[in-house]
Amino acid sequence: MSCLSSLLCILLPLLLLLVGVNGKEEDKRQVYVVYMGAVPSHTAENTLKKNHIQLLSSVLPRGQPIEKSLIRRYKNSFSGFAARLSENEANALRNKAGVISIFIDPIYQLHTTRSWDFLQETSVETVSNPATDVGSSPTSDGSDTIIGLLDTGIWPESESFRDDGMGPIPSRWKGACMEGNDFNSSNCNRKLIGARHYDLEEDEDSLTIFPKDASSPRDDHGHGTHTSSTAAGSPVMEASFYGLAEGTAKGGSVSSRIAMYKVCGSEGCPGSAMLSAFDDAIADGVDLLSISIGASEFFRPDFTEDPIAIGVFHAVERGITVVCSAGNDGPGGGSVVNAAPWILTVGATTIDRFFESDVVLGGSHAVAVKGSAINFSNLNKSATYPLIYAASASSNSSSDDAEASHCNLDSLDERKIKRKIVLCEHSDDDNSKITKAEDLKTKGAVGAIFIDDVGRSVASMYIDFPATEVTTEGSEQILKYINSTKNPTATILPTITVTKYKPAPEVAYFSSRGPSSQTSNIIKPDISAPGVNILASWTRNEDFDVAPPGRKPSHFNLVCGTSMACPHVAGIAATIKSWNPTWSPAAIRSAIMTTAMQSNNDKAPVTTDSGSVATPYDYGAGVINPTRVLQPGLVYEIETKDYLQFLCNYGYTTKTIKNMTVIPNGFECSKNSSKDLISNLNYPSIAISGFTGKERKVSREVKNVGGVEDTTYVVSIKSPSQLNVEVLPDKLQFSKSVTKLSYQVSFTASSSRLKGDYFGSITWSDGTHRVRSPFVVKSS
Ligand SMILES: *[C@@H]1O[C@H](CO)[C@@H](O)[C@H](O)[C@H]1NC(C)=O
Ligand SMILES: *[C@@H]1O[C@H](CO)[C@@H](O)[C@H](O)[C@H]1NC(C)=O
Ligand SMILES: *[C@@H]1O[C@H](CO)[C@@H](O)[C@H](O)[C@H]1NC(C)=O
Ligand SMILES: *[C@@H]1O[C@H](CO)[C@@H](O)[C@H](O)[C@H]1NC(C)=O
Ligand SMILES: *[C@@H]1O[C@H](CO)[C@@H](O)[C@H](O)[C@H]1NC(C)=O
Ligand SMILES: *[C@@H]1O[C@H](CO)[C@@H](O)[C@H](O)[C@H]1NC(C)=O
Ligand SMILES: CC(=O)N[C@H]1CO[C@H](CO)[C@@H](O)[C@@H]1O
Repeated sequence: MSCLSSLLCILLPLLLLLVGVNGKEEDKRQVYVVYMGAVPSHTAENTLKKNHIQLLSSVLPRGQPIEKSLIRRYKNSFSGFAARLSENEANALRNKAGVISIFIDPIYQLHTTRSWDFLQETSVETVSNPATDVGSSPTSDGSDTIIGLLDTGIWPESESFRDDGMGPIPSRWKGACMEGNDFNSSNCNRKLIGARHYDLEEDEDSLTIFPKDASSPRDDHGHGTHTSSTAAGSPVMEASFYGLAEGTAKGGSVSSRIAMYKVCGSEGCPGSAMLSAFDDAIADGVDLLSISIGASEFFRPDFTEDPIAIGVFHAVERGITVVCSAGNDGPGGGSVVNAAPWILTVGATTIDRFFESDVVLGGSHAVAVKGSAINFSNLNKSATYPLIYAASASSNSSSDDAEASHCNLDSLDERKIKRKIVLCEHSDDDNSKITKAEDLKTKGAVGAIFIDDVGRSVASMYIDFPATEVTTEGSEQILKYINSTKNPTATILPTITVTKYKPAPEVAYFSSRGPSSQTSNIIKPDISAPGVNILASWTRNEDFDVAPPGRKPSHFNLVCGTSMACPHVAGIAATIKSWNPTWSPAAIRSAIMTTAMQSNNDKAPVTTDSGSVATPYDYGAGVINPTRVLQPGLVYEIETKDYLQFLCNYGYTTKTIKNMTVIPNGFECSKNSSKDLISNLNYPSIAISGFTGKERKVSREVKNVGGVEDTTYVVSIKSPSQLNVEVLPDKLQFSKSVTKLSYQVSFTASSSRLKGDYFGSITWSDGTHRVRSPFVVKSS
């Protein structure tokens, strides 16, 4: 019997009960997460279970069986549960001893640029990612590093997950390879060492209503296969997407192991399931977690009501580095998510690869206009197709010429565009370019040219329709030609891969930007990494393949999103971890941030899509530098109690947060807790908000990890003219007995008229290492 039918068997009587017995009250029940912080020391699992059940039954109607309400329990790495509750019951629980927070189970989304329901809009990149290729393997044995991913599952047969030559699975690994639809223990190996899914609780008689595709670790979607192979895929020779981006595909840490926690179904990724995955992954023994999922920019849960913030807190407390995507809601400011200070938050950049699909104009011109797209064009190479500017093809029902020039739906006259190539404007609030292309194709056009400056560095996937994108500058040439002749013609050339493209990297337009809506006293995102047209393994589920007509599904796909940037950083963090097994998550993040690059392959500052110089709000400390990360020289450490003090400064009381972790002598917020003191967290970057011009001081402490005991670091400061920035002391002398040193930075205004954000940096150097921290001073 299939899982589905057994699920239905359990589900049906339950649904009948819910409706029949409890009537209307039950209809309003929703899934809530009850978060209770650390598992108290020396608590047996049975006692914890009893506590959860007692707590829950205290708010349920007398005589109602617990199993009807309880959905999941969190019991290994932190305490809590998810339950179906009415609003009144939830409110009653809110005030019970031991409950830190209770919130409605949120559904989070994947951070690919394609929306969940619109497949083609995704752009992906896979394997051979020159910008993050760490090169030769580390001297130490990286095979002991285990990367866990919370995602859509995994396609275990992909070549990226072969385990040729890998040693035995580390003995400390306590994870599982769960069975499910089309997935059994034979699907795991020495590369893919763990796979769990979260449709049914095995040990409880409770369940969630999950789509069928979630009842297996198998990835029917593609996203999880892509992120896993990007983080730690084995090398695959001659990987490509139908000949594009050809090369050896491999993950950031080819020797690391992979554990997949499938938390996403077709509706998205429920927070209650993600918390179960955190609960398991921490107990299973992962070293790192990579999470390319987040809330939308408009849903802004507080730290104790955000499943990702909660789960990552407990992972970091156990020494597990967690890397999360920043979101794809850019380029507007304040759009970054996953911004808790214990998370390593990753934005996306382009790489030096470009997918070029040019427009050739007819007549005596025969000029080519550079375009960018991934197309499956089979048009003739000569410019024999009639060309029309969409503004001249408006349907007569449409009075709005602007609509027509943008080729928005229902604005064009079919007869005027049939068998023609159509030139369309494009702006962000239009229908998507993919939607427009589909529409043009349906109406009989042979091709489309979109004028789009913003998305120029992100090649869209036009699966079986010849379409390309040109800049406004390029479009002028086309328009001039159209104006100058009676029967303009053109063609669109097939896509070619251009490598060593300049300038690169560039901040991707979709990458979410800082400052975080939660606090401007910490810079987010932290770092950026390749996330545009990334080639990596993909699902072979035929419902989700992106093959052009008549071709076999590709085992690889090109995808875009901070989703793709995140596992790049996870792979590099795994390499750092394998070289330095004792390093804390804060030290690993520090190494990644302080060694980042700020210039591109044109030896100029990294820019954004609009051509402006990138600021820390765009890309954090910069673009990850895979070679320098291994020699940071100094690192900024942060302990769990520092994060608790951050929460005090943020506004939480001791009462709320003291049970989040077990601290031997308890925890108290310091009396002077304040928002301004958030800037004092020992972060590898500095942010000050509400600056009036009067002196503000922050302190930092660095630890020497450079391998040489006697060494002196000297500071250099880059600051805008409106600020006076002073660092004291300006020299740090380390020795055998002095491995940690503090310094203070003071900021005062040098000009009386301050407005906006001022950016700069502080760099410590001993001649060999360069330890750079960006800063932002935000005037009130
Ligand atoms: C903290 O946890 C202990 C033990 O689990 C519990 O007795 C106590 O009520 C909790 N404190 C708060 C403030 O919830
Ligand atoms: C797993 O499934 C495959 C294919 O259905 C089968 O050949 C294999 O024996 C199964 N392995 C286990 C351990 O059940
Ligand atoms: C392409 O060009 C060739 C020769 O110029 C012609 O025979 C053929 O019909 C053209 N195909 C299309 C689709 O226009
Ligand atoms: C709309 O277009 C059709 C075909 O081009 C034409 O026959 C008709 O007269 C037009 N109607 C108006 C109101 O312009
Ligand atoms: C093309 O002609 C139209 C009007 O006929 C004019 O508005 C437009 O500016 C011209 N475009 C170019 C690029 O010459
Ligand atoms: C805040 O109080 C703590 C002690 O609770 C003290 O160590 C620290 O120096 C104080 N910080 C400031 C900025 O006053
Ligand atoms: C990605 C891709 O398949 N591009 C195709 C674009 O069209 C030309 C012409 O048919 C093909 O050769 C390319 O492979």
